[in-house]
Amino acid sequence: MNSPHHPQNDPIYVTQPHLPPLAEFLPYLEQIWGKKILTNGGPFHQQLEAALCDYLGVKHLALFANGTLGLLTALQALRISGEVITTPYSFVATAHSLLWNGIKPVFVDVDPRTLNLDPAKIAAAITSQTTAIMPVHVYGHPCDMEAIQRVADDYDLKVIYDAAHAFGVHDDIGSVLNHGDLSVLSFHATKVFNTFEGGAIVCPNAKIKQHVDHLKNFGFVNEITVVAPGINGKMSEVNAAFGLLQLKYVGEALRRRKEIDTHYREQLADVNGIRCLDDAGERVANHAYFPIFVQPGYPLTRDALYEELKQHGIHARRYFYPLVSDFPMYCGLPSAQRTNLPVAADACDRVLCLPIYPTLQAKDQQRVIDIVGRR
Ligand code: T4K
Repeated sequence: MNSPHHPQNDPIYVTQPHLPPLAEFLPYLEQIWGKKILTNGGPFHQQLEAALCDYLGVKHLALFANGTLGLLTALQALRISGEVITTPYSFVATAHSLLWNGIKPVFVDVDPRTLNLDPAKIAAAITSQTTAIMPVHVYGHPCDMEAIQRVADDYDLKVIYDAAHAFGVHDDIGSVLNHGDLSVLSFHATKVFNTFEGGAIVCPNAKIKQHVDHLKNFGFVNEITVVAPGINGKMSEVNAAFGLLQLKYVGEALRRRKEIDTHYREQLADVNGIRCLDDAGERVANHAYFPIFVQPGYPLTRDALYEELKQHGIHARRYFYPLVSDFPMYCGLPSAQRTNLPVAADACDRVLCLPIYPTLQAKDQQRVIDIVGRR
């Protein structure tokens, strides 16, 4: 038996955060120690907002302590209420942000090609209470944003994109983050670009950005004026400084992700019963996740493959199983019934996300391929 310390046994997780050399972070910390500005929109916070606008190709962006606070605040900023149409095929934070705002989520099924909200099914779910649509660019693959906007325009609805997975993704026009009324990013440790914890709201104009900035700072406009019941959503200087350093490495990290993605596709192409999720026509992808479908014809079920990988120390993940709509706080809703969500229900029983991250070693990727390919 291999010893637990033999590299062959080292666990491989679905992701591992990208970390720059520690020594390069120390000068940033020295500056923070020198100035003693730790938070409340300090210099690194301002620099990171500007640097991210530049890198992402967006005009205005407000940093947050995490993506979930960004979602909560985006809904507040647009005064969304009543019912919001969303996808069941996501991380729970998407729908939770609605419940925290006293909004009723209405689940609509996803497109089998992209696993994103199916625009053709939105209209049937709209009622007199509907005020907005909250789609997710799941795995970083863009939604059909034109079709979603058409429905939104027809019914006078706002669109808030949960773009937690979509850092750096471009369509033919530019950043996908410029679509809809607002887009919300996550910079969590598990994301393509991380600030340990973090997030941002991408805003279309300076006025909305200013309103969002007030909301994330308790509603303060100045020392004695509070204009809204805001929250504390601010990103700290340590996180912002770390983000500035991370930005220097993100290009390299994305290139490495692309290589890993390409290699999986080549190696798994002929495996009977395994299908890789195609991209959704994006011009620049971010390869945030590597989802495969375990289909009829494969000798194991998805869950059996998940267990087998685990036995070999490979911790693939069933993102997004269970469906958000199956969790207890949602499952009683009429829209949460699986008969309403057949495509999402099928995907959640078949999809497995394989490890993908910049420092994944070739030999470790081979371990994954050998097991999935049953060699
Ligand atoms: N909307 C969507 C569509 C989202 O996917 C998310 C977050 C949000 C909104 C909310 O954004 P944030 O508020 O989180 O900024 C993870 C993340 O915690 C979560 O951020 C993410 N989505 C979700 C898809 O994945 P878990 O429960 O899978 O995390 P965990 O701790 O099991 O981590 C997965 C693997 O990553 C671990 O097995 C090992 C590795 N890892 C993780 C952490 C935290 C590390 O190596 N180091 C680490 O520090 O939820």
